[in-house]
Amino acid sequence: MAKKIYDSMAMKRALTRMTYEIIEKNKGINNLVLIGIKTRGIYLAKRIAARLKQLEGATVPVGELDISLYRDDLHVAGSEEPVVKSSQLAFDITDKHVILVDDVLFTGRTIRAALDALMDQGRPKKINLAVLVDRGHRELPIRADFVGKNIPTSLDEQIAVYVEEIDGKDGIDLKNL
Ligand code: 3GP
Ligand code: 5GP
Ligand code: MG
Repeated sequence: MAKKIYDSMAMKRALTRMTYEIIEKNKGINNLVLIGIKTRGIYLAKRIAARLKQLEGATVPVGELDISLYRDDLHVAGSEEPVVKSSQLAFDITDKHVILVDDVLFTGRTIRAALDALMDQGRPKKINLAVLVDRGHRELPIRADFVGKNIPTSLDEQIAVYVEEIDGKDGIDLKNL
């Protein structure tokens, strides 16, 4: 059973609002870089970069991080932690204002791994986190600065995030496992 949370228009509006919030909080987009977390976070980061371009007329670099989850079961946090597979950042993040972008924030362990990887690559001036969905169940003291939608979930529910580039459509569904 899937329950539609956002259709493509609602998802577009959420990303547009997040983009305005980024501009407002950052007082412009100087020094900003976006880093998307595989797979859908990368496309969301690119969407935000495209809106920043429309609104502010400047190009913000978009990087990618690939973080693997070594878990037996995606829905029960296992003993193993998410690790960064390889670092594909094509630019130096030293002194940059980095905004990490992911589709769903859950336990926070993916973001912790991403922060580790970023710190290994330089000393960013500031790191913020933008997620399309915060589904709760944090296991670490990590929170997002920019949130598309808070969707309280139970552990036997799952959020499906669809992006046109991979899924042929945009949207967010809530599913029962
Ligand atoms: P993504 O790479 O686009 O983020 O983790 C691999 C994929 O599995 C993710 O796609 C994510 O959308 C999907 N997924 C669905 N439910 C879960 C979950 O509970 N945990 C993790 N890690 N991934 C999930
Ligand atoms: P965390 O490390 O915070 O537990 O999980 C975050 C990562 O797991 C995100 O990159 C996301 O892709 C994935 N994830 C966790 N729960 C869900 C979910 O319900 N739906 C989707 N689509 N991804 C999830
Ligand atoms: Mg993800």
